[in-house]
Amino acid sequence: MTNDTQTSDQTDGFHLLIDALKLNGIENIYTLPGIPITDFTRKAQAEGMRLISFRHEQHAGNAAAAAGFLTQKPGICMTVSAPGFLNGLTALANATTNCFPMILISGSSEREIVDLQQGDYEEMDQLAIAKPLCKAAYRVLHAQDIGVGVARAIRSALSGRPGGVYLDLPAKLFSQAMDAAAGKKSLIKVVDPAPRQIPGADAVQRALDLLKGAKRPLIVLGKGAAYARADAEIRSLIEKSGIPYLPMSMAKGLLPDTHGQSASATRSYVLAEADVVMLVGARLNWLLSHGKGKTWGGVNADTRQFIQIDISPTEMDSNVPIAAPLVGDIGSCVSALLAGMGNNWSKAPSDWTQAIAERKDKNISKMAETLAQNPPVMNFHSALNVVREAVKARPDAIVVNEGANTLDFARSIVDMYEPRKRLDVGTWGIMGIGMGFAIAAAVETGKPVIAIEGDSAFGFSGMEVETICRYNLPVCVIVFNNNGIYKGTDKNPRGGDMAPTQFVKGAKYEMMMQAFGGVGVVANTPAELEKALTEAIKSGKPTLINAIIDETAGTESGRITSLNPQSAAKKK
Ligand code: FYN
Ligand code: ADP
Ligand code: MG
Repeated sequence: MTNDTQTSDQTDGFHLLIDALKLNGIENIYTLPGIPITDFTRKAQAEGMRLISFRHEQHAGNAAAAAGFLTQKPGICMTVSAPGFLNGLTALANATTNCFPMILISGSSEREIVDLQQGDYEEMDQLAIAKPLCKAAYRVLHAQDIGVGVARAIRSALSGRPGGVYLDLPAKLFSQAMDAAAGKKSLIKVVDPAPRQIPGADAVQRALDLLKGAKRPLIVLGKGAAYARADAEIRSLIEKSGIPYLPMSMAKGLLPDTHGQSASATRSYVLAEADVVMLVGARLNWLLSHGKGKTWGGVNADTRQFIQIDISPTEMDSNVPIAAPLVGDIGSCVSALLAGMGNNWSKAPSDWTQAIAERKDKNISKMAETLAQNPPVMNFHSALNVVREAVKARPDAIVVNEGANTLDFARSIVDMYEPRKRLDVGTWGIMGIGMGFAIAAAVETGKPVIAIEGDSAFGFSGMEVETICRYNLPVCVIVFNNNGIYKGTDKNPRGGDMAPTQFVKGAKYEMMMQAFGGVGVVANTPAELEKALTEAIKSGKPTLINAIIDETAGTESGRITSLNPQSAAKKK
């Protein structure tokens, strides 16, 4: 440890924090410097950590969250007090909602002044505000407790159901000095931060009994399954059982989307018709229609039974009864199921798998026909067909995806081939994750990143193209530019201002990347898009492709139109 401000037998809060993070294998910090963390960011860089400095804290926070999902280590976001902290909080809450491990470390103002509300610089009781929005929140007041604070934060983020943790560090802490040897001793290297959780033998047997009796079984894989890194076990379970499976959006690629047992292309049919459904790291929330209603309303509506594998025991019965809860980590649970299945397990009934295959083939052929069309004005399909081919050629590339139509079409058109290569709007369906996720994906993996962005979605984090250029990251942003939210044709019935869903027509998004030294290209046709995307992936240069999409293409809220109040009221 070098120690620039202290004598060699002294250390301080700055260095204790750096050493505590490094001791636990944390190398990257996503941040935005300012009072009181500027000096910390400089010292951390001087000590060999990688500091990725953003233009807005929300994107630094989103980057930390994505880093957590991709690496199984908590991603670190570091913010300044009050406003910077609040900007990072959206990302912390979103990470917690998505079950991604991250730690938001924020500098804060002085306790004595904050607690008496005497009006400090950026005064705010940050710990109290963070608490309800994350898994755990801690404050460290003394340099000798930094090691414990970091260890507790790491354990809280990673163990059980992963999530976001807040760590509050008042400004004074950073310069607190202490004896270097005692400081070193105070640090903790966290042993086994995400302990395996072995399921009970009776719970495993209950699940196997249900599966064995199923006539129309279905497995749903969620992003928890992708996070768990039990890729080989999950593949064995699917293949050994012969059960059709449905990947939730971020579980795409856990097995290649082209796998014979994928039921993605006939989603509505399998959800409605399945009699036994096994959820693996997927919650029965709105994305699965809460396990009830029309989506699940086929012949087995009243008798359908659920098996749920999840690390969180309280997830069970959250929406509908779970007949066979299997609580434990996915790797252990799936291994136990495989062991229990033995060598003579009969595969899923063929009348069921055939019925699925027929419907699936029909839908895939229909999709192929649509994708083969080349309409005079580029639309979502003709543009996404290009991305689909690019990902097929580079299955190791990471796809980031947000928007409404741009999200929904890309999810079904762009096949994924490898686990944890798709990052998107997640459980909240949140806009603004784009550039933060893309930057973390590039920093953490070094792989090419393709960010498929609606023009509206891109606006939330667009300024971070400067960050992409500054760190020279291999990110290609494709803006699906249809001049507006959902589409570009809304009108204000009274004239005057534009409609609230409309943007400047013909916006030159490509110039945003050019402004910072990156490559900016306009693509009016699939051929132009293909050329630009191929070049971007080959060169690894920061690139933004302004893909001009038919402004009449797109529907209100994509495929979730029914959630808009007016449509929801009509349905009732
Ligand atoms: C899917 N499909 C396909 C294929 N893949 N057909 C042919 N080939 C391929 N490869 C079919 C599939 O069977 C469905 O048809 C349809 O395409 C859509 O598939 P998807 O996208 O899997 O299903 P759906 O119904 O849209 O999924 C529900 C959902 C999803 C809620 C899980 O919409 C989702 O993740 N939404 C997130 C939305 C969001 O967050 N938006 C941001 C806010 S936008 P059928 O089987 O006929 O149904 C704010 O306005
Ligand atoms: P999706 O949106 O893809 O359906 P969700 O985010 O709803 O997925 O569900 C993820 C689930 O995975 C959460 O309930 C979480 O508790 C669970 N989970 C996360 N990691 C693990 C793990 N290692 N083992 C078991 N369950 C996990
Ligand atoms: Mg748009």
